[in-house]
Amino acid sequence: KSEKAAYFNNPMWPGEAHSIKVEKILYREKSEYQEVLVFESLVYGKVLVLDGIVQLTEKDECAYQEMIAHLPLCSIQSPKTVLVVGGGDGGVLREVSRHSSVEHIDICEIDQMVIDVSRKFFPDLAVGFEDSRVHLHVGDAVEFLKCAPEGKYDAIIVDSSDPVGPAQELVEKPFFDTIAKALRPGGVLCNMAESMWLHTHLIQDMISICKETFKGSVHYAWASVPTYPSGVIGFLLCATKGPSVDFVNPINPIENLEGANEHKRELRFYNSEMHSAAFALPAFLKREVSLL
Ligand code: AAT
Repeated sequence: KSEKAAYFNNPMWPGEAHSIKVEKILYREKSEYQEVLVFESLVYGKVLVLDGIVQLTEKDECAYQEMIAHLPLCSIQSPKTVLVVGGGDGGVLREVSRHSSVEHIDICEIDQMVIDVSRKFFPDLAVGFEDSRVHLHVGDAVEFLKCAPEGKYDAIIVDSSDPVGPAQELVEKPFFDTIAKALRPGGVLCNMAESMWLHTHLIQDMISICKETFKGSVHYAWASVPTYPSGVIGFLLCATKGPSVDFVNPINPIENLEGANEHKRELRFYNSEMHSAAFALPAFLKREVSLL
């Protein structure tokens, strides 16, 4: 009975739960920061779970990783310097490296165990680490960004876990201030922004903070990811003051990028139509969050 109660007790989605059939547990260990679990599922391939929350499955990771990387990178001309926060599985790196204009990719992941586990069980994602443009920093992104040189990055992608545990500070104003500082004028942020069905208030809070920090250019996009709670995930896109950024109509379309489709593997989810469509918001969300 108490196990059942705990099952419905996640503070991010109280009163509901989502099941994926476990075929075999492949790895289960406590790291310094969280419980890391990998299992083989019946339908979704291998699944990575941190502290009981699904982070990715082999079947649908393409939707999240492709969107979180290409929404920002296709919105600016010739991105060169990119920072990935979190993302220790390497999937976002794999996507960023499709962009041949990119010269330098920093990644700051807090948990070495996530990186090691991905190298062992998710080679199609960990392949992202093999690109020579990638520079790995293992540590807390809050500290990393405090020390980042001003104006260094064209784009910052925050691929972080939910704000319970090590990612708590990643939704607070001081963190967004350091991000804005680390971006060049007209640089872009794409931040994982939860589910519009479950977290309207959290989304509203993040939008308010970002509107203050980024002085205006703040947009919300979303995509379908069946194994995330409620089956969707959102992205907050912000630009610093400077050359204006039109997030909705990609200026740097993936279809025109040489080699973007031959690189490692074909895109499965993202294209320019999906990019623009992702910014269309349901009526209730438009009412409840103030994007204007
Ligand atoms: N690409 C897979 C999706 C993720 S992984 C999120 C990563 O963020 C984890 O590897 C976690 O260790 C890392 N992380 C958490 N806090 C920090 C921090 N403070 N600094 C650096 N890295 C951190 C996200 C899935 C989203 C799920 C939505 N429900």
